[in-house]
Amino acid sequence: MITMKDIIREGHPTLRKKAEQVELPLSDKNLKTLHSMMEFLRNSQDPEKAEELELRPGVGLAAPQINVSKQIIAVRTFNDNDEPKELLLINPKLVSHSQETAYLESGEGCLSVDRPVEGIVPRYARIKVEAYNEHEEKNIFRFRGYEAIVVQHELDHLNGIMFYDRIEDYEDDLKQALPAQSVIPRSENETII
Ligand code: SB7
Ligand code: NI
Repeated sequence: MITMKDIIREGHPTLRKKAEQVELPLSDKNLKTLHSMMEFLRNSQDPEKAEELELRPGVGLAAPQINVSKQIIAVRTFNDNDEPKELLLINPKLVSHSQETAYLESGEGCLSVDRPVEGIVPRYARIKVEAYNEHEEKNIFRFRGYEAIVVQHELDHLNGIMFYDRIEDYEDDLKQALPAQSVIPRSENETII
């Protein structure tokens, strides 16, 4: 079971590495990792379990955060009917994004960052992501709103990027300045929608 002691914090080199592609078919070990990541999110969102296990609530988790440098992300959000929506994305690739950007008014936080960081984190408003699910089926996922922001936060973890790298005008030694232009687009394969 994953608890906060398994989550590596800023300063750990794995958080700055590019994660490796996961080999398909999935090994038992990788399947276990996938499921334990989702179990962590479920526990962290359950107030009783979270208190008992001393977990910080999380809507997403990327494998590098548990020191597994592989392209796996888990996201657990809620739909309009308040039903949980669980997603495991393997080898995710951002294939296209909106020109329009969006940000969370309250800023972002990270389970690997033990301090509040203020500032606006610009993200794409809508994205399309190609990824395999836990059944090894390739899918195109469309995200917008809060979910799109969370998925981009997790995709960044697979590329060694921390949310505060994207805050403009943030004075901190840990910030790696990104030229404004590099926020859009991130690779030549991406088309603008
Ligand atoms: C606010 C929180 C998250 C994403 C976007 C906005 C997720 C926080 C948990 N994580 O550290 C996951 O990487
Ligand atoms: Ni994070």
